[in-house]
Amino acid sequence: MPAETLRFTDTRLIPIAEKVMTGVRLDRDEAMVVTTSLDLLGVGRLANIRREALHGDSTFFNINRHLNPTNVCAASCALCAFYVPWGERDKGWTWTVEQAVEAVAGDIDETVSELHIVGGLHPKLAVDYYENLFRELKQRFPWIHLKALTMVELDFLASVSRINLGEVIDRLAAAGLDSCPGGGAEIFDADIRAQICDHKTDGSRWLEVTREVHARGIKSNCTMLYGHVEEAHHRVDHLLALRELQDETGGFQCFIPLAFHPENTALSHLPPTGGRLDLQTIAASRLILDNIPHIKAYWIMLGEKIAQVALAFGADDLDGTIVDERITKAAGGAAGAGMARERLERMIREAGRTPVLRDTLYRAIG
Ligand code: V47
Repeated sequence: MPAETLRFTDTRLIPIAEKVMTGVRLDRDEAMVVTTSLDLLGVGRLANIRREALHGDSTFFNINRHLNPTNVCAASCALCAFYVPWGERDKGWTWTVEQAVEAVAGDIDETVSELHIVGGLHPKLAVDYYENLFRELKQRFPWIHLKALTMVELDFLASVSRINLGEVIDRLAAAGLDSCPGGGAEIFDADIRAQICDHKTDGSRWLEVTREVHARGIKSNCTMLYGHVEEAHHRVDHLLALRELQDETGGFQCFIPLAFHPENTALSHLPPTGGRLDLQTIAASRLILDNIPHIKAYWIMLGEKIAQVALAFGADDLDGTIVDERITKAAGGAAGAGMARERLERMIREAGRTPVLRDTLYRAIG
């Protein structure tokens, strides 16, 4: 399809369309254009071309469960409604290994392929706690993929346990860690981080920890939290940093743009994101991140309706059935709990796509 037949209202998209159709990488200026252009449908069409070139109509989803062993956290991030500070720890929860296993056990059968495990930065939970947890989970549910611990948690575990990061990763991998989720990346820019997540792993360290994880052959995801105090150029620089690291390691499987939910956070004066920013962030991400295979429309944060439309704006993955999600729920997320497999499939079919049940490594199941 020649680029000029796409009829953009923003003519800056015409040379970008040529690049998208010939698989040429967008530069920073072009990344800014797709991030800020008022021609939302034009950007969306381009992202859809790229998405269909990569995955056709396939839309991935998985059957998973979330497990948050503790919400006690040393970091007190302004963006977060989930944590309880160390000084008020009796108001939160910190499960023993047995309690954590029991929290999910009743809801796991052989159809559940993934456990997504993240939690607060608990000053007393060292690496041996997570080793025991992973071993116990693997013993009880040997078929389950453990996608656990963000780069921020791994970094914190190394300092709490007083051992080097490489050893932390090796010990956890030996205990059953299969891959890592993409949280904690937020926005890498230091000034923005100072406002939304001061006192936690900084942007360059997040990338460095990822490098160490990928060097061990462990895959991970990556995220970007948008719709708070950042501007378009912060988002673009964040995406370019992820793209650069992916060129080096190839270890990212999927990128997840996370829509900021202000309720019950220290930033509750900010408005929630609108559908336009949600869809344009998905589309721009698909176009800029030419080397990351999958873009996830995380329905828990986007809401079901925007997540469904995002499947025409560059997203090819909806994540999963989830059941007990606490991070977005604490911040007023309307999407709340879980979704039956049938409903996810219906959502995908209604969008004109083909549902593909996947495992965490994006292999089709069945
Ligand atoms: O790291 C915290 C974000 C992340 C809020 O890798 C908030 O497959 C919005 O990373 N409003 C956790 N977002 C979620 C996450 C994730 C989710 C699903 C799949 C995967 C994956 C990763 O949620 C945190 C932070 O960036 N977050 N508070 C909030 N108020």
